[in-house]
Amino acid sequence: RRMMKFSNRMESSSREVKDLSGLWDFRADTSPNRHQGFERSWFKSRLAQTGPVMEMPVPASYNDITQDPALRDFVGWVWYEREVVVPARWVDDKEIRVVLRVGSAHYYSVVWVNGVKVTEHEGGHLPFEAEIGSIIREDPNVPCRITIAVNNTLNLTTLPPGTIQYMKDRTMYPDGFFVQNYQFDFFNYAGIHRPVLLYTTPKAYVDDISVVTDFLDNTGLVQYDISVKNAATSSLKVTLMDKDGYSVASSKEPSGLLKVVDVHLWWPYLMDEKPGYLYSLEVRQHGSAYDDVYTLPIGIRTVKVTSNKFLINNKPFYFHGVNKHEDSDIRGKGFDWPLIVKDFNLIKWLGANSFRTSHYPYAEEILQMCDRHGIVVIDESPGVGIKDIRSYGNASLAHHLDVMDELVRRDKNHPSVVMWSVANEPASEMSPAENYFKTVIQHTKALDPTRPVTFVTDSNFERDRGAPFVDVICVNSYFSWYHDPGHLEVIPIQLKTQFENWYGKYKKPIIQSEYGADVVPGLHNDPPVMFTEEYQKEVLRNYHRVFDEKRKQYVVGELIWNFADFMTSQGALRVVGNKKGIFTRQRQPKSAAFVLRDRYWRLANGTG
Ligand code: BDP
Repeated sequence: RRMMKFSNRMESSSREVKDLSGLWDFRADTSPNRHQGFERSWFKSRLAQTGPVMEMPVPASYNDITQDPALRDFVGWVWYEREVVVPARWVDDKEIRVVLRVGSAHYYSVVWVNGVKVTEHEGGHLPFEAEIGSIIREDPNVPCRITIAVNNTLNLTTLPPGTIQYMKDRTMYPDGFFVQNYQFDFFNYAGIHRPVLLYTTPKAYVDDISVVTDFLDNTGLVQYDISVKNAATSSLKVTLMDKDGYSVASSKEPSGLLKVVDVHLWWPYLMDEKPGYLYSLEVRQHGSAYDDVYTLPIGIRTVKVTSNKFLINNKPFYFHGVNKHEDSDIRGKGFDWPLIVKDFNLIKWLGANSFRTSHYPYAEEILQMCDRHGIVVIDESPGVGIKDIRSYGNASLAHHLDVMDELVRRDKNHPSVVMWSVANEPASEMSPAENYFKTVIQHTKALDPTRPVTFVTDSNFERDRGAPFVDVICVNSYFSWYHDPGHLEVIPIQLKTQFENWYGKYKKPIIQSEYGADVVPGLHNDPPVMFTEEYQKEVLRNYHRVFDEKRKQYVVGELIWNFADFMTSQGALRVVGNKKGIFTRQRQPKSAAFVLRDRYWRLANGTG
């Protein structure tokens, strides 16, 4: 039996999917307190009946879609609405569960169906869902009207955090003037960023599967655990199939250990001729009316960390990769297949074997591609811009733990994900950081004991209070850029000192998790000066010489900042966004891309 290659996670022979991508009605709540929509219950009738609406594409950020500067920089609630024709079969058959799923919406969402609130969700980068069967069955003759209000306001308890600052001096600022501040370096794009789906399952359904893999000589070991909901008794058939659809192991138990003889391990890109080998775990729950079938792709591999190595399948793995963003022209952070496939082709062209999901969880579809292509992922939470840690109350930490719960639950089964990063460049030298990072890291390890956990630091090795709790030290540094600008000659000495300090203190493997330089594409100057293509190349070459010395010892990876130019908030240091990409925002190479490509292929071929 041949397996479907691009099976949507929601879709199977027992589950149907209706994709609600397309044009939705849209209105920003521009009332002074941004709360008119709730006061006047805009969810109760068609949005078009309570005021003007415009057409807004979903998925997409709304910011760059119109010519209105006020919408680009809007802070507050925006309202989306769409009517959906639901297949009569879904409505008539009470044995079917109908679920509304939002891939992600930034930042806080409230969802109504036919005026009835079905869920709310905090967090801009992870999915949420609600069962809506009973609502659409109330009156089968009315179309199903979905209303989603989304608020992008960031405060000290959101992740990422931010603050709202009111400017009250009427001689300086207009009435009601305020700004949204945040201390992370990418534009706070907002809206419904990933696909909205309706999908069905039978009443008794497979709710969750956890898989942990290992191997012993030639035998693959798949430890699984299945949770089923609404079933009087669990009546399961579990079949593990190879890439060609042949059954290699099976069971009837909700949890157990499957053994795979002559296992084909999941290997990273460039480490094997067939990287990203995936088995399929087909789970069938027998139901009174319908069976539920769910198929989970599985890669059999192990991850281990020693004092100076990162091991995948017990072989040393060296990360030569990139940091990315979900970011492009017009659509902002909106999910976009052409962009995603182009980025994968560029990653492979570069000879990169890995990336970090800086600085938030990326779309699941991207991780599924990494699984298939063998691209290794450091999966980062939205814990970016945690600078005011002294002003945090318990709610901030509690929310960070909740986000880790959601993230691990979503991504735990991806073989491509080899490490969790709980944060990027927090104020980890401040005293509250010790308890904060100890708690978040221990919590993450309890959720998933099989993967190393880190956070990315830019603080001083002596003062950092989170580093004692990580498995791998991830350091960002911008020598000859933010420090000693223009002085390329400081890189070798400062970078060596950086590595020796961190390794000397902690005896843990180190990844250079960011380094780079801005380039306005097409600017040239030789001898190199900042912002030219020549300067970016020289920064890279200087870093690379030190990496080559230290990777023989304990440096286990290098991730360039950044894969591509991306939008930021406006500021005196940013020329229409951050320009540290080795590709432009339109994904065309700058000169440095060729330097990196040359290096990565040499590293891959062992000739570096
Ligand atoms: C680092 C941040 C990253 C920034 C980068 C930069 O981790 O998000 O974009 O510096 O300034 O501090 O280019």
